Amino acid sequence: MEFSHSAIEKKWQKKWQEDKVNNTTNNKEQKAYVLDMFPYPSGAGLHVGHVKGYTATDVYARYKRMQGFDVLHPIGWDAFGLPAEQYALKTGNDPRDFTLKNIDTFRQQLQRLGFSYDFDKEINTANPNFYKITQQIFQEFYKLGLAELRDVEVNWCPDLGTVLANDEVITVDGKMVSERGNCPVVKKKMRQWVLKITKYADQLLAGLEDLDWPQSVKDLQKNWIGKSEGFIIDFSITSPEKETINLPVFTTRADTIFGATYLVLAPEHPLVKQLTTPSQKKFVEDYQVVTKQKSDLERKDESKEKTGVFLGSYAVNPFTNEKIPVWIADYVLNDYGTGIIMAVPAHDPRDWDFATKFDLPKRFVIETKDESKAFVGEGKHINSDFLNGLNRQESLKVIGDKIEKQKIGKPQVNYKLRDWLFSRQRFYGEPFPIFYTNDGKIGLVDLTDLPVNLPDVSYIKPSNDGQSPLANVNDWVNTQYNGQTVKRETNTMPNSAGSSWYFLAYLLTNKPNELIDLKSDEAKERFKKWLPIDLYIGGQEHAVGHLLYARFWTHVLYDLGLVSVKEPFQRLYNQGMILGPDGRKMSKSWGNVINPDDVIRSHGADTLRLYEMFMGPLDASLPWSYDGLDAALKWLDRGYRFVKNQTFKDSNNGNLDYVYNDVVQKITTMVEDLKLNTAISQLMILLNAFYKEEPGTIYRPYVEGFVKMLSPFAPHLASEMWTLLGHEDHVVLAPWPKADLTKIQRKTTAIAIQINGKLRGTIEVPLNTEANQLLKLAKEQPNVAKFLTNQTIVKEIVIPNKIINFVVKG
Ligand code: ANZ
Repeated sequence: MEFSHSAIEKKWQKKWQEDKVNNTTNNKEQKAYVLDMFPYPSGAGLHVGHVKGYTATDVYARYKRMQGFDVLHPIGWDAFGLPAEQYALKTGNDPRDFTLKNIDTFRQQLQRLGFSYDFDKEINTANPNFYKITQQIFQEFYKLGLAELRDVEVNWCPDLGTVLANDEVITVDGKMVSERGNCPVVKKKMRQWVLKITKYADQLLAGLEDLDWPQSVKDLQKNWIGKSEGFIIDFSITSPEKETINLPVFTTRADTIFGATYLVLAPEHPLVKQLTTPSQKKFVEDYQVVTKQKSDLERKDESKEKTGVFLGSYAVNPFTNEKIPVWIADYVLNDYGTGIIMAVPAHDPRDWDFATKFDLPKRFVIETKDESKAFVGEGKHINSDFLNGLNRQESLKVIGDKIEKQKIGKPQVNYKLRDWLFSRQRFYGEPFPIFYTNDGKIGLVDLTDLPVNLPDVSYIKPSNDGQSPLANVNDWVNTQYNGQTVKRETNTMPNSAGSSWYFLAYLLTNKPNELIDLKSDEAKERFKKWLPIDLYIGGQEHAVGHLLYARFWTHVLYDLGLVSVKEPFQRLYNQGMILGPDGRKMSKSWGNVINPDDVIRSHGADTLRLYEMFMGPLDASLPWSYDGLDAALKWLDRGYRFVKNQTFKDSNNGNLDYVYNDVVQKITTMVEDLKLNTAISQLMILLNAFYKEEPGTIYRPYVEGFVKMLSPFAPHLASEMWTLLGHEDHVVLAPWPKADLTKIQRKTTAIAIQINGKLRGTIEVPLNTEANQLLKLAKEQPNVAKFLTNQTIVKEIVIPNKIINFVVKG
């Protein structure tokens, strides 16, 4: 190699820092807010997977800077979290010290990669200045009635000693376990804070519409919110004690009611007890116990064999007046709709499987040729009295009107989305900025007394009864406030609290972790200038949790008049994973983890960056290859040698006009579209073209353009090459090259010649040839002339640069 990457990289990193080239500017007409999903500073340090997304945003931020935009490209730390707390528990360390140490390591790693972050805007969600505002925002939610205490059935994880949100729980071998750590999870009722995200369900759905996001992520959010429009219909029943009980069902297919042949309640539904006949009691209770151990995910799994128990009672179908049996089954969830369904086995696959297993009647009410399975398609209604002959839309309208007129139900909109469980039984999180008075009332800690800090204790073990570790810190919990004896909330906020607004926090900083007042005019102005985020890159795993919560908070802050947009992330991109050389996901247990520090040492940061961007499309998951890495280094060396060993001319011999301008134009659109691997291919094409020329003859501005376009990918080496070309300024701040389009425009065009609409020939002519000239040339074509002989031309239609049409009569 002709260059020493470590010397060059150190030199330029120092210079950039001294000259503050990465600082956010605020004096241009256009802005670009380019954001990474900030890392959780784990003890393992930065991963080559982080490097992929972070390099892509860095390339984009650098490109926008060179295009003359004010660029905000910040980084910070998602610092609260369970792993730090668990590590602290294991080792007896304070999670706060441990996290700060990890952050230092991460920061150094990012700097060694040459990322152009404005480190003056660094934030840390676990810094009191930061979580002071997290607490302030929580108080705003509370004042709006969007935060409340509720008794909820939660996912309780005894080993971790905490409650987990639904998206933190997964099912492994039919058992609920925590996503982090694989610890068993059970359902338990607890009094918890919830944020009422369901109030924003419709807005969060509507907001998706105009976002430049991958369709898959939009779909995931749509499905998670899960809006469905249907009806509640009342079925009545006479209980074993001869009382009349109303059983409301939720259905999106009221039109199929003539095919409803039985009812099913969720096993935990409160009416189950009343509807159970004595002979069925034992079976019902046993089944309820088994159900308790199943996760919602497992219950929703349509491939699982159906189970259930007959309650012994019969309800009346309000349209057929038939008596139909009432069952319980775990495929009916208690917290969706009314927790009761009318089963239509002929048209719902779940009901079909259930009816088949328990030999319950099936009645087709929509015409189908194949009655061997549930028919879910469209068709004419049959066996349905006044609905016969109608299609789905028509019959939904007719039955809907009847249901409302006869007062046996009403239209109903349901959402799958649940309110956001916001309490965690952890030490290492934001304390709630509230207190409880002796008479059980809730009070808000004054803004001037925020933040409410964590106590300075080292004993942070959770108690086994579901209480937070903070409950053990007596003199912190029981305290005086404004002359009253009060109790603090001992739960803390979830990790996703800080990440729901951190992208706003960057706009409040001038110095690391110093934030201006959220409600100041200055803050408002900055929000107005910089929002929304123009590009947000991160992993697909955040498709629902983080991205939905952050959207929710921004919508609320917008409604409070604090921020200028409802939707924080205008453009979202999910980078693919970097797999191990063995094609498996990198993991300690496979022993296939690549450490970026090692690669920087052996090949240099520029090579690592270039290699990761060149591997393939940014959104693809591809295996690591050392051959690819070597090739990237070799190519950089080839570029460096070219600049170093040749002299360049200030006069243009024209040879490279086409290729240079073509490459400039292509790279520009490719970087804009994040097609970074093909952008690098274009750089390679240009370098090859340079090498084909007689040494010493190449036009200097073209070489300069090459170095400029290389600089977002390999900023250190490009900077070095820039000085070799005699420049003293920073290439990373130089203006991005513009293509001279006249050099790549086509000079001729093909014109189609038609006679009575039939193609009779084409002519190649200079662009913008005049109509008269075109007609003359066309008529000279032998084949055209042939078809025009003995014909009268009625009309000549000329569309310049495209087509000529003769209308003729014989
Ligand atoms: C009768 C029917 C006939 C249904 C048919 C579907 C097809 P979405 O779109 O997800 O909202 N359902 C209602 N509440 C339920 C619960 N708590 N647990 C499980 N399933 C429930 O689905 C609504 C449909 O899911 C409802 O419409 C109901 O079944 C079922 F041919 O009613 B349907």
